[in-house]
This record gives sequence, structure tokens and C-alpha cells, in this order.
Amino acid sequence: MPFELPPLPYDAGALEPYLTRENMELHHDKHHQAYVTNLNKFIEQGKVDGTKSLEEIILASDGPVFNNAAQVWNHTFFWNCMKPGGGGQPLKDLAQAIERDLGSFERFRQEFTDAAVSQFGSGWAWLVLAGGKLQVVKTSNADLPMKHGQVALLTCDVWEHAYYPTYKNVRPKYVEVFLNNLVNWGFVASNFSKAGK
Ligand code: MN3
Repeated sequence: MPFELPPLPYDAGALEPYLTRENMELHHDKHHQAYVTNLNKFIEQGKVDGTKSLEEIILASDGPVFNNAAQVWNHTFFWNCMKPGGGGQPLKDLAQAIERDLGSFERFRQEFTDAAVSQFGSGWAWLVLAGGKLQVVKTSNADLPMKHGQVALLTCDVWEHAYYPTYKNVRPKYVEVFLNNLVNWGFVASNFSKAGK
């Protein structure tokens, strides 16, 4: 069964001025679509069992199959990590867990920013649940927390295609705006509560 590109959970222009419509259309309609198309080609070619779930394929594969399957998952997750009018601070349980495990919300911001800005080349910055504790991690290319036994709660795509159309080479500004204006803390909190805390 072929995989399909899920629609963005908001209009492509809804995150303006923080991410332009052009930026979002390119990222979703071209890049995310390409990963879906590639994964479906591997299924057609018999290199992947198309009856498996995306998660099963990610956990069982490596090389090009893993790269494309993981990027399908990463992008769908990433779109949901943002919303128009996002940013601000997490509420209640999640805010307490951030204080407990990372020291303070400010410390979280600093760690997440450092991870996102210092990731050399393409990759992702994440807030994850690892062994029952919140942790900030970064991954290269398509790599993702589930491959390391961690549960993803929040991510920021730091591949150049994610921010170049809006921010050119200024990745730190993109990361700052992501945290200040885009993060969908409701989605992060729902991931946290689903993970059983
Ligand atoms: Mn991307």
C-alpha cells in the first residue's frame, strides 16, 4: 500500500511572516513529497514490504530506505510541531518536567538552540523522552529518536531547505523564531502525555 503525503495541518501561508508561503510550499510540496515518492518506489521495486507501517519500516531498515522512510516521518511530525500563533511557554505537567529534568525553561531554550545551531550540516534538533527523562538531542540527516529507543516530543528541521528561502544562511535567527513564534506546545504536551511521562 503506497504512502501518501499528508496535507499540512494549516495553510502553507499560515506561518507567515516567520516562514514564508514559498518556503513552506517548497518544503512540503517538493521535499516531503520527494521522500514519499522515493519510499513508494522502493515498495514498487520490492525493496520494502509495503504492508508494514512507516514505523516498522524505519526500525527495520537502513541506507536509502531508512533515509526516505525516516524523512517522511520526520516531516509529518515537524509540521505538527508548529502552528500559527505558536511559541510561548509549555503549560503544567510538561513545564514541570522541563524544570525537573533540564533545570528551567530558559535552560531548555539554550540547550535546544545550541543543538539546532551546532548541528553540522543537515539534521534535526529534538526534545525527547529517554529513559523517563526529558533530554535535548540532535541527529544527522534523516536519523531520528525512535531509532535510539527515545520518544520524540518536539523537533526543529535544520536542513538548509527548511529555512533558506526565509532566512538564507542565518540559521540562529530561524531557530529563535521557531521557539518564540512557531512551537505548538499543545502538540508537544500531547506527545508527552501519550508517552506516559
Ligand atoms: Mn526538511
